[in-house]
Amino acid sequence: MPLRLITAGESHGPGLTCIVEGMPAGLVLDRDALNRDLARRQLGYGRGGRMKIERDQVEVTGGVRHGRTLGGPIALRVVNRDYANWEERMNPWPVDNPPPEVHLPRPGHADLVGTQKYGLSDVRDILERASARETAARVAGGAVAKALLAEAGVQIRSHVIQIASISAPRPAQLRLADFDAVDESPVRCLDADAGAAMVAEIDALRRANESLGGVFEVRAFGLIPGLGSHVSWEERLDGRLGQAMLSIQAVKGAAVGDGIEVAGLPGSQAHDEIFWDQDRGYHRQTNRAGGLEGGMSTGDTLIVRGWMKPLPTLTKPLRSVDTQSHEPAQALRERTDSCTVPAAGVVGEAMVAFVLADAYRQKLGGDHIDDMRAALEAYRDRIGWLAEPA
Ligand code: EPS
Repeated sequence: MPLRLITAGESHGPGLTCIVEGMPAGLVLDRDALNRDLARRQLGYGRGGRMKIERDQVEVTGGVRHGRTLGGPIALRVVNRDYANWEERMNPWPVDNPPPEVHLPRPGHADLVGTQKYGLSDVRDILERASARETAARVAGGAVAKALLAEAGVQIRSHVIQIASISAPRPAQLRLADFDAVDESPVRCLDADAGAAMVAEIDALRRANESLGGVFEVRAFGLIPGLGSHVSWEERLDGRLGQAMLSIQAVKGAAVGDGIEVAGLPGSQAHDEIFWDQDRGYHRQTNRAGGLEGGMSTGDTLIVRGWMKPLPTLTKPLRSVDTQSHEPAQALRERTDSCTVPAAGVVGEAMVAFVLADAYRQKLGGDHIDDMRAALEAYRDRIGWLAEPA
């Protein structure tokens, strides 16, 4: 069964739900690890007032007993503490004093097209679901995917490499241990000087009523070769990762490895030459391909980047149109963050974890986690894969 991840919920509604279907039975889940990822998603310099209200925690309402998965759909719930302040406006049931409708769509958000498409006149009916608050549910589901991947010896990390005009130097090689302190940086950047410059950039642009975008990178360590497939377009792992990354709110670009940059290089500088020796078996000395060839994992570290646009809610709103009167008007001014690139890295981890966990499920099957472990061992033996798990 393919792995499925479904979320439900609105930003200021009672809460968010994530259902993960297709996990094997017997997988041990660690409540603290799930909550840790939710807390990491709340981090990052440049966030607004909402993160001071929320203390995101996972409540498991199905599919898990005494810390182990049962093989059925896993249901996770994250409560919106802010709902207490929005109960009139976001109540699932009719209220005595309905709030006035919002008719001022924000350029760059789902507001206008959403109301056209769904035949709804209140922009709030669209923006509440379009909000990136939904990513809290994805991160909860992604933490379950990470638990499965950990059983397969895979670890996922992320860091920020650009915020607005400030870029961090890109190190040629990064090991798992290099990420140990990444969450201690206020912008989740591995380079201290660039991190400080990013903080200053956020301060400067925030003062100018601007929002900021940037670039984050996700790495997966310890993969086996042969996840995904070259045989069908929909099985190509790069395509699946691209879809997952581009589905994150405000992400406009995604690339694997050196990505779009290799388009300008001669072929001799764009690929990773193949070597073999007794101790390591097949290996490469470079990883320009970011761990994928022909839509399949090579066994090298998977490297995926995501490009995020500046958030479309601005404290000095852009020009828009009142959807009732059709008169020019300023876009809705909602409370917002100035920069969520550090948080987007954590969301990127969740999406990459989901795609990889799905690929492991497709490749190895199994109703119980022990079946998957046995299939993994058999496969490693068959291809003579010698690399240590992460
Ligand atoms: C978010 C919660 C939201 C926003 C942000 C992400 O909370 P609120 O709308 O109450 O301030 O801070 O959403 C957006 C940036 C957006 O454009 O929708 C969260 O939990 O991550």
